[in-house]
Amino acid sequence: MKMWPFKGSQQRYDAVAGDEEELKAAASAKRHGGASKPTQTVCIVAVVTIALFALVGLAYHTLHSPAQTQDPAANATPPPPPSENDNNNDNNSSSRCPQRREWRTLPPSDQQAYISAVLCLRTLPSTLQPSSNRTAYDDYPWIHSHVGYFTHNSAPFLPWHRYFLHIYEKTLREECGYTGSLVYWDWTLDSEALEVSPVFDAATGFGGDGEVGGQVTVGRSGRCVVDGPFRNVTADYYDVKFQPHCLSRGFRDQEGNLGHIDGHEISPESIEEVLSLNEYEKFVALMESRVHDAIPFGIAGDFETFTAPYDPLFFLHHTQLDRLWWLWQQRQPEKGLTAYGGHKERHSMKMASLEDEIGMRKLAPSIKVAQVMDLEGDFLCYRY
Ligand SMILES: [Cu+2]
Repeated sequence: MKMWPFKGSQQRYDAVAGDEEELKAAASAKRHGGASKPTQTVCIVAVVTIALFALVGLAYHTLHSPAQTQDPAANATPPPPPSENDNNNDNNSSSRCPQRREWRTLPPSDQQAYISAVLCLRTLPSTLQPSSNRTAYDDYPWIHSHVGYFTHNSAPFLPWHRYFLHIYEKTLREECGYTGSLVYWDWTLDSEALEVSPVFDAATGFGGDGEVGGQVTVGRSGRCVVDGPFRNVTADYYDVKFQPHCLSRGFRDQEGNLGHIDGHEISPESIEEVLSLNEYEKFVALMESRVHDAIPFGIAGDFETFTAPYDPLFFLHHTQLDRLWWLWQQRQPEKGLTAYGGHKERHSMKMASLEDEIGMRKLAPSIKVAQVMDLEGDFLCYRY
């Protein structure tokens, strides 16, 4: 069986949130602090060099030998310092696959590149409804509400969304010239004040809440998003109902008071509890009902229904869920790549299998669940 690049099987969740920066800082502190091995080596070499100089000088003086004209220092050149990479921290440097990163760790130019690529989808024709005036952007909420719906509350919830994200990433790259990877929103970092997360920034992020005091457009609190790069997005459907409206969110009430987003369920402690479950069936159930649901119900508006992919944050949210599944898989060294089970689909009594198909209608070819179990296997190629 294939082995994972394990980071340590029982790491607590908070130790891996935003890990690579912390790991780099820790590795750097280790390199620069204390009498590390390279420092000791340099000291010894320096002492030996001085001793050699003294000896050679003495010999020269004593013998006046012309054979001693060679520069003695040439023989005492310290060995080259250990290569940066030997001690460096890029744990995944052996990987051939690109890394998906957390939104706030991206430099502003990469953030803008991602947003531009997502907006580009609105300029491409729809694959699912080519004769309509809908765009590639609209294909994602459509397929999620018509096909993805059946994967909720059942085993394929995680693999279906993993494939869905892969198609989105591939389209951004192949159709919109995006050269980066998908990004995730690690909301555990914001769990104490979700509403001020940098993802809602109007200038650098995905825009904020629906208009304060604005008319309710959809659901209990959805109102038009009026700032940020997605303020002009329109949505034809609200769930499976044809109901054209503006992209909407509603995490404040009509008077502008906060209150809808509860970060309790997505705190590091809560996530740790979910990641500690050993059975896939229990894990996927709690992932969906506790972790996944907290964000759509908090943000509300379009996000609250099966047409949630109208909200571009859907993809950052699900990439984070995908990452949590990957973290969980790593904690199951014996069966991480095969741990799967439960009901085959929503409302079905049939049992799930790795041979089950993941369908995407005309958006992409069907594949098998087994094909998306390994992020760095024959089919997928990315890492976190
Ligand atoms: Cu979904």
